[in-house]
Order: sequence, then C-alpha cells, then structure tokens
Amino acid sequence: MNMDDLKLSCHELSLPVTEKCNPISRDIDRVNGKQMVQILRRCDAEIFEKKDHDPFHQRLYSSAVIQTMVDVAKRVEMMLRDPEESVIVLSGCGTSGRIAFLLVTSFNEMMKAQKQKQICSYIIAGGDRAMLTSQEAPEDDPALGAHTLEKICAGKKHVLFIGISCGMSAPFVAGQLDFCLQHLDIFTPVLLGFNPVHMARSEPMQGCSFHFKDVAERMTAEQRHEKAFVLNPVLGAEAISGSSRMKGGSATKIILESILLAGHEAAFRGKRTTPECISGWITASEMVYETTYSHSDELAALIHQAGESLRMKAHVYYIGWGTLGIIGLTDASECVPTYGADFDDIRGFINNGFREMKNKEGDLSCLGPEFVIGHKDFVDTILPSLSQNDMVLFLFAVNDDLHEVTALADQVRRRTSNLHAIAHDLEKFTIPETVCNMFGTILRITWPFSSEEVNSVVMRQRWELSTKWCLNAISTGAHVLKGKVYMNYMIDLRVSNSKLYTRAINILQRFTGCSKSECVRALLRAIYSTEDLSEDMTSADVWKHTDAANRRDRVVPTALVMIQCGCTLTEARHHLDCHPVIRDAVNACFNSSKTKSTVD
Ligand code: S6P
Repeated sequence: MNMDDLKLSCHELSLPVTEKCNPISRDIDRVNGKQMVQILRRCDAEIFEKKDHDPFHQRLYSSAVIQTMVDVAKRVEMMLRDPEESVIVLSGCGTSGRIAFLLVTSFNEMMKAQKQKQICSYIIAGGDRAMLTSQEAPEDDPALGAHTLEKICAGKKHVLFIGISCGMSAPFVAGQLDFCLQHLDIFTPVLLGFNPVHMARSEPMQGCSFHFKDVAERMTAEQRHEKAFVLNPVLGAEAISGSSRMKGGSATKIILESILLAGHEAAFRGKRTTPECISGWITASEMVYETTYSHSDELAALIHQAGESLRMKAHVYYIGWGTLGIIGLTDASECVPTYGADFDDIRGFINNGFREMKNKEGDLSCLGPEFVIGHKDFVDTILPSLSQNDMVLFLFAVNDDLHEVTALADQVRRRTSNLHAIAHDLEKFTIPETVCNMFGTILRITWPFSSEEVNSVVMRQRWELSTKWCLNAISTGAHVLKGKVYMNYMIDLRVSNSKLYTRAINILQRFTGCSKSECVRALLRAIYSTEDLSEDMTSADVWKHTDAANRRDRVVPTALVMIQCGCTLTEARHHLDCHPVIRDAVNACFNSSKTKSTVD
C-alpha cells in the first residue's frame, strides 16, 4: 500500500459508519440498470446481516438490540394503558422526520379504527413544510428541538420520546434528548440511530456546551437504570455515501413499526412482548425485502426509463394512492437536497391531496408549487403539457379505488404511453388483468397473505416498505444515470447544514488526499466566492458558512477542481461550465491533473 492509499484508508476509518463509502457500490456510476439493482440489493441486505461474532458492532438481529426493542415496546404498552396522561412522540429531521410522520399517522389511524385514543405525535424539524421540501437549517438548532418537544408534551405525565437521527448527529434531536434527560420523572427518551455511540458526532452545537456524543453517552448511562434507551444497530454504509434516506430510513421504519405494533398487541390483545416476537417482525420485513428485489427485471426497466426521462430533461411523476402516495411524495422531495434536483424533476402526487396526508398543519398548498400535491392538481397543471419523454409511475394496491386508478390511467394514456406502475395485491385478491394491461412496465407484487389481511395496517406497512425500496432504487438509479454521482459519492451536495459541511470536507479530503485545513480553505473560497479569504471569513462559525453556502451552486465541485488542478476560482468555474455533468467534470479534472503530474 502506498502512502496515499494509507492516508485514504485512515481517513475512511475515522468516519462514522453512516458516512463511510460502501465498497459494494463503489462502481455504481459505471454500471447499467440491472447491475445497479444488484448493487442496491446487496447494500440493503446488510440491514439484516447476522454477524453474531462481530465484536465491534451490534446488528439489527443482535440479542442486545432485540432486547432494547422489547424494553421500548413495553414502554409503548404502558403508555397505551394510560392514554389520558401519556403521549408517544417520534421526532427527527429530514427523512427521519418524514418516517416519524408516516408511522404516527398510520398508528393513529389504526387506534382510531379500533376506537382507542390516538396518543402518538410526530415532530419534524422545520414543521410540516419539511415533509415536502428540504429545511436543513432547523436541523442545526438544539434549542428549537427542545422547545418544540416541550410544547407538545405540556400537561402530560408520561412521555415516551423517540428521537431519530440515523447518523447520531442532528443537533435538533440532541437538544430534545438533553431536555428529556433533565426531566426523567416525566420523559423516557429513546435514541434511534445507526452508529456505535463512540461514533456519534462530537462537534460543537449552536449555543450549547455539549454535543451529540455527550448526550448519547448520558443516554447509555441511564439505560443501565432503564431510564433511557439507545437503539443503534449498525447497517453498513449507504449505497450513496451518507444518504441515510435509504437504509437508514428503511431500518427506522422496520424498527419502530415492530416496537409500536408489539406494544399495541400487548396492551390490547394480551400478547406478551418477547424477543422472539420482535425478531419475528424483523424477519417479516426481511421477507418483504426479498420479495421486492426478486422483481429485479421490472425494477431495472423502471430505473432505465426514469434515467432516460431525466437525461432528456423531462420529468418523472409518481401518482400514488393513500400511504403509497406519501412514500412517493417523500422519495420525490428528497431528490432536491440529495441530488440538487429541481423540485419538478421527480414529483409526487397523492389522491385527495392534503386531506389524505392528515398532517398536523393541514393544507399547505398556498405555500408554493412544491406543495401542490393532489391528483386533481396533476390533471389540471401537468397533464395538459405532458410529453412522451415524461415518465408517469402509478403506485397503488388492490384495495385502493381501482376505478379511480383506471380512469386516471386512461387520461394519462391519451397523452403518453410512458406510463408504468408499482402495484401490490394478494394471492386470493388480485388486481384484474385489464387494469394491469394499462401499464407499459408493471412491477406487480402478489403477496402470499390471506385476504383477511387486506385491510390490515400490517399489510399496508409492508407495501409501503416495498414501495420505498423500489422508489429509492428508481430515483437513485435515475440520478446516477444522469451523471450526478461520482463513484458512490454525491459530490455536488448543497452545504446547507453543519452535517453537510463536515461531509463536504470529508469528500474533498477523500478525493484530493490533501490536509483538512487545505480542504477547508478551498471550500471557504468557493463558498464566499473569493480568492482572498478574510480573517472574518476564516474565523466565522460553521453556521455562517452554511448560510452563505446555501445560496451558492456547485461549491464542492468548485473546491475540488481548485485543489486538484491548482487553479483559480474563475478557472474552476469555467472547467465546470464546460462539463455540465458532474461525473464528467470530476473525471476530466482528475485526468488533467494526472497528465500534469506526469509531465511535472
Ligand atoms: C438523508 C436526507 C436528510 C436526513 C437528515 C437527518 O438522505 O437527505 O434529510 O434525513 O439530514 O439525518 P439524521 O442522520 O439526523 O437522521
């Protein structure tokens, strides 16, 4: 191993698992749709990996993790038995907040249907608008997190608080956990994340004397007295480095659904929560994973199709029903912060718009075009100008209104044949062939469950998970095909909060082999758009940098080119202008610097 490789692997070792580069997906930017599905399949398989003899990391199936899930499920049961005085709060930023919303909505719906009090509540940093748009700045605000939590728990005697931060890094969640730790007479805090505690973030947080790792350590100490719980199985690195919407989001859903349902069964059906029943829930999700990826040909065809649409600067529209519509909206809106996509590159729509979402703040459609989400809106505003290059993907299940599905599909077909579907049905209750035949590619999964399960929340949750895996593959694959990703790094990330600022520096170190201080300087030059950094700029805190970076494009690629080619800001920007596809720009930059160093 030469010196550069050694430096590189030391740097990689220093990163938390959730920020590492996954060796499985290192060449994802150079493969076709079919190979991409296999890569994603192998990355997702790591969620369920059983490494009993791994002394360093606990995995999802590890007995300690399962036991903590049992303990938390017992707290859920206690809360459900005392609904007047209790509340269960799920909270997170970005994807973690969106999953919190989805889980709370479906759990409350189930409680309502069974005439029980709805005691679950969600918090998403930045409020409901963060469900459809990226609100990265509130993620950095611990005081805002604590304040929001305090407000929704006012007057409650028992609060089970579940703070989700996949990277164990979000200050918003750290502030909430810290608040709970100061009020353990009322609050039982749970931290859900996917790094070992020693890898939790230890950088300073705005206006705080502690950092995330301090909080995680205090939580671990309290766990010995069963006053707090840390649930942190390791899932392996993400397929696109740091993109926790993928495995992190799926595992959050799997873990919290199991806990909530186990607690519910114990409270209302007298079924004691045991490690066996928790691992049974996880195995059921593993079966969903296997069934979904067994449709790899259709999935590859859909990735290819979506990639073609994006390459032609056309659009992908997800038209979903019920919670599958929410999965579509979520996946689509995440492409904006993840790939720097325009909000209308991939866009989601749901039947009945906000009425179907049942979010706390109600109809947000007046906030702007990103919030126009109903099928009717699609028909009124998109359909008239739909072109053959635009891809339309329906998301529905056998118990959705198939008349509505057929009628809308008919309308779309009059404008384009680029119409496809992901559809779920049951062996004893299938979608009629006449409906299936309306779609070019239909990824139809017929699940081996009995027809009594058709209206069960559990069935729906499995369909949601399956749809999430498919859409994550489609939107990731399409952006990779468009050239947004270099190796398995999304280099052109928007540096809009402190986590992303740290990630940007890591990426620069990873690719240039330069020291941290050199990379910071190049990044700041790109952020402040100057060759001469002033003392004010270099000494400003990270929130000032992210505020400035949020208003600028291509800061990381610009910094990368400046370092790699030893050129000025203007030259770096010119280089990027000549290569609108990021992957080509980075490739060209590495090739030219290689030639230069050979000549030197
Ligand atoms: C990740 C997504 C982000 C994260 C958010 C919270 O793919 O784009 O919005 O969900 O930053 O991250 P975490 O680690 O606190 O769950």
